[in-house]
Amino acid sequence: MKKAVIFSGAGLSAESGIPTFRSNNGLWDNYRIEDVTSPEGWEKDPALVLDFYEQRFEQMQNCKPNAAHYAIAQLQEQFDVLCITQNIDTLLERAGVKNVIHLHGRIDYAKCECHFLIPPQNIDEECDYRSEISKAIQMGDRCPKCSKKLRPDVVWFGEAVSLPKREIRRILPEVEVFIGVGTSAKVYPASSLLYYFDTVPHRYFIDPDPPEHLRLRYTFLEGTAAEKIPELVASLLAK
Ligand code: BV8
Repeated sequence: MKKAVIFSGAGLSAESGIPTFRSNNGLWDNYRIEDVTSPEGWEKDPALVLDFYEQRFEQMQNCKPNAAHYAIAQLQEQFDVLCITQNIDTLLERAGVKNVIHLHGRIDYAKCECHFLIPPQNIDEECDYRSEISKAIQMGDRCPKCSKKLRPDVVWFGEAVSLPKREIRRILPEVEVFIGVGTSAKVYPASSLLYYFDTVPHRYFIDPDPPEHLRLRYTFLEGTAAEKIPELVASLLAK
């Protein structure tokens, strides 16, 4: 089966009602990044961080996949689709997409804070607790293994991101289509993945305001995800 890789950012979920990070109604307008998406912010005021994630948890659970998410699911009829997303919502999975890698974690998982304390604690005291959650983490929610605080299972600024480089190298020769959608490509190392697919024959980038520095690498389809992804998928399935 032909392979397709789709790399997405917050713009993919914008038309589901989830604000992006850097547009004018962006999430960051109400908070300082360093206060709510960094280990230092967690150490300083975990309640503020949990408020921030509780708002996003409610928002994401009450939103629905949009036409772009469903079109990506439909692409699976003829393509082996791998979605690599920076988003922590699960709208792709809820639309029926099977193979999704969340580079920055997921809103519906919690993990123990013990890996990430500053300063790091004694390595053999760390536990690896992580669990799916059906409601937002509250202050006082404790790890059942080591009784430290629970935190969102997301990657904060200054925390390591594991890139699926081995997976990409393995499938790359068979990838016929690469689609970048809805990202300002400002966050590293996630956005470095946009440079891994130069050998792919058909490369598209969908965004109403695409990052200038990527123009040479992609066929730009200027517009929103919910407009352009269904059109592109229809043309790919018609081939
Ligand atoms: C690390 C958490 C090291 C989860 C996020 C200076 C220069 C370069 C890099 C750095 C630097 N200083 C520090 C760094 C590194 C830093 C970084 O990149 N900073 C940036 C801000 C400069 N990166 C890190 O810290 C990373 N870790 O480097 O660790 C290390 C190594 C080893 C050991 C220990 C440590 C960790 C980065 C992860 C941070 N976590 N999120 C959460 O709460 O969500 S990042 C956050 O930004 C989100 O995950 C989001 O996905 C991501 C990227 O943003 P976008 O998705 O692109 O969203 P944005 O709003 O920017 O853009 C939206 C786009 O959509 C726009 O283009 C818009 O036009 C478009 N759009 C709008 N509407 C639509 C649309 N498109 C289509 N349709 C629409 N309707």
